[in-house]
Amino acid sequence: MSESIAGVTDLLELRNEMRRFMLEYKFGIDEIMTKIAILREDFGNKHEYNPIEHVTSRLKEPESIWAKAQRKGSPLNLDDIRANIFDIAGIRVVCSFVSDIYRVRDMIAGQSDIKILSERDYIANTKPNGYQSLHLIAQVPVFLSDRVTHPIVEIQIRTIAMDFWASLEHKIYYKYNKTVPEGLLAELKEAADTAAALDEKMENLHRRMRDL
Ligand code: 0O2
Repeated sequence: MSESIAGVTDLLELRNEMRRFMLEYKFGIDEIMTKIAILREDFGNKHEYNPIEHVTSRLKEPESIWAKAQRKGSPLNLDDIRANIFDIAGIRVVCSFVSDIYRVRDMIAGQSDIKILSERDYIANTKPNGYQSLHLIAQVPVFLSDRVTHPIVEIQIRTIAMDFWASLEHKIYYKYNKTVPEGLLAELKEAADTAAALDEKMENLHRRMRDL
């Protein structure tokens, strides 16, 4: 009987620990979402132009966190997961033009309390399947009631065209349970090339309009 009470207590403690763990990442998202909202409003006000189309965020589900930890060979405890999984908290910033992506990156990275741990430029180094996006792994301080924590947040910055492509590719990938037929992969790559060409064309038009 006392053994089962101890088991329930352990389970409750584990649940509380998990809740605190996830909450820290949620606060990380809240901090960076506020920063992006301020940048967006201030930039729009000063330049009568807005580099950010829209922003979304998501917290990875605990099941997806465990699955990713297993895939990466990380031990399944919260400290190791914290040290090995960088996209528990995710923010996606969608911009109109490719130049806006780097402008937004510079405005985020230039903030003294944000630490950029790494950057992956899948625009300069497009993935073989055609995926394009700029990924920042950022750390931000969060002031809790009794301590300061520094959750890691993955920020993906991409254009509307890149976002359109990535969400379709993601859906297809899961629809086919990660084994997409060759023909479809080739068409997806072709669509990614078309999206990249459209981005380039739109950027040129935008530049010419600005120069007028
Ligand atoms: P979800 O469902 O979006 O959360 P790493 O462990 O850092 O070496 P990781 O985490 O794969 O490897 O890093 P990477 O390459 O920066 O990718 C992180 C996220 O970018 C992915 O998260 C996707 O959201 C997105 N991404 C990367 N490559 C592709 C791609 O080829 N197609 C699409 N549609 N999205 C991509 P998750 O956890 O895979 O998925």
